[in-house]
Amino acid sequence: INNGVWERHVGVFAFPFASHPKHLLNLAQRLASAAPTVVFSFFNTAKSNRALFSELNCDNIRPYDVSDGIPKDYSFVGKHPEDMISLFLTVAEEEYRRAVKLAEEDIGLRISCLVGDAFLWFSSQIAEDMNIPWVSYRTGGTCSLSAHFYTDLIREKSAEDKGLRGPDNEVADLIPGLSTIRLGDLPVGVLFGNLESPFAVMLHKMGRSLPKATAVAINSFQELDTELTKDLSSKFKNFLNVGPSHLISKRKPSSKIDEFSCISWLDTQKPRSVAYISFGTMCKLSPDELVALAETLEDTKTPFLWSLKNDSMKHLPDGFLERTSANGMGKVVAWAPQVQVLDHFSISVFVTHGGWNSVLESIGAGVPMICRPFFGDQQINTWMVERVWGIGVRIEGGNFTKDVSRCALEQILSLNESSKKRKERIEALKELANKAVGPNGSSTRNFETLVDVVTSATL
Ligand code: U2F
Repeated sequence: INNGVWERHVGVFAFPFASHPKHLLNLAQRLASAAPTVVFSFFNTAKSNRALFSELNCDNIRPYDVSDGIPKDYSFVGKHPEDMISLFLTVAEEEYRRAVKLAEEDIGLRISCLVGDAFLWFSSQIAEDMNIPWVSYRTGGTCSLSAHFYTDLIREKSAEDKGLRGPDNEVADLIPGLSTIRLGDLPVGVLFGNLESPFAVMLHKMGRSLPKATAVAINSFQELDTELTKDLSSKFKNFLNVGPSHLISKRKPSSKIDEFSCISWLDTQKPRSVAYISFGTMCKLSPDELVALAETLEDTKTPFLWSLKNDSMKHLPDGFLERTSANGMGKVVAWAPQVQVLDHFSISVFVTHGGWNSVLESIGAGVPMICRPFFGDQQINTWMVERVWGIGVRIEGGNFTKDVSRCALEQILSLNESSKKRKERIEALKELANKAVGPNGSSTRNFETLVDVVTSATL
């Protein structure tokens, strides 16, 4: 206990959507426990702060609220999550600047370093105006970060070469360190989609801002993407892979309760038999896809644990929940303790949207994946899973039908040579991931550098 006399004050800017704030807070917690004489102000929207801090009791992390930019009486009907992001971005920079002043007055100490979600490119300008270092933290993967960093180059190359325009073209050496990429798998907004949308512009600005950062930290481990890491290390001042973060926090006892008793249900299942299904915090299957996947699970008698949002449950086939729970074949829950679930001996495959944290958590547990990407970086993550690391498959044609679901399950669950190879490769990556966060591992050493950058900044 510091008695409130802090040596330094660090500002942490969260991007208040999907699982981003949770992962920023996780980084803040790691930093706060490595530097107990430093106080961290955590800037985030009120709603997200309330959810995160109801479970957290950490003396040297203080929540400060910023506005979400949603006007009073705003109608949410028919709105997309991207609309919320656009509203937030219209007020964000001003809001963080305001809240920083408030936190400095409140704590009685000037902020000496800013750590921000990489999406919040304007943190670079705020830090420059305050004359302090800025650390950009990427919650996604190195592959998509690189695509955003090279967006201008990719667009220039595609403008010059007509062959670089079709989404199905697989192009060599487009991104340094990535031998090939299917153009349609570049993150949305790099080459395809609405390049002028606030979200695409944000990502483009993120890519351009990174070389200005004193450090770019990322929730990954360098052994996963050796060549991409080598390239970005020559472009950024301190490119620091400090993850997988869940393997570090997992070592501490978790207070989070398994509300729906997923683990005790998994305990009753056979080893490597259960498909775990989750599409992250934002993505939802269409009713047709949901039915196709559910029917395939029943037809193929594949045991499953499905994390499904409450508002999607009504689209499940009639009697599906009753039948599959009565015969012990399946369990549908509104939320699962994913990291613990993936680590369970009974899990055979992860059916995922390819969100970065899900991919990393699957690698950390050695569980092969079936990917059904929706948007953003999920396509490029899927490309890496299937084509670069060889640890999973992408579903045919982009959507679940009964045939497509059956074929994907067969590919992963059969005992043939390619399935065995996939399992071997993901086991090898699991070992590397655990080594990276172990004593003297690459991520452990990188994290020490990060702590130095964040805490030794002088005013
Ligand atoms: C956005 O992705 P999401 O937040 O939707 O998905 P993930 O990055 O895979 O993170 C989901 C997290 O939520 C946890 C799970 C992950 O840490 O363990 N979780 C859980 O514990 N229980 C559940 O029942 C369901 C989820 C975006 F959409 C992606 O494209 C990006 O890659 C990602 C990172 O920037 O953010």
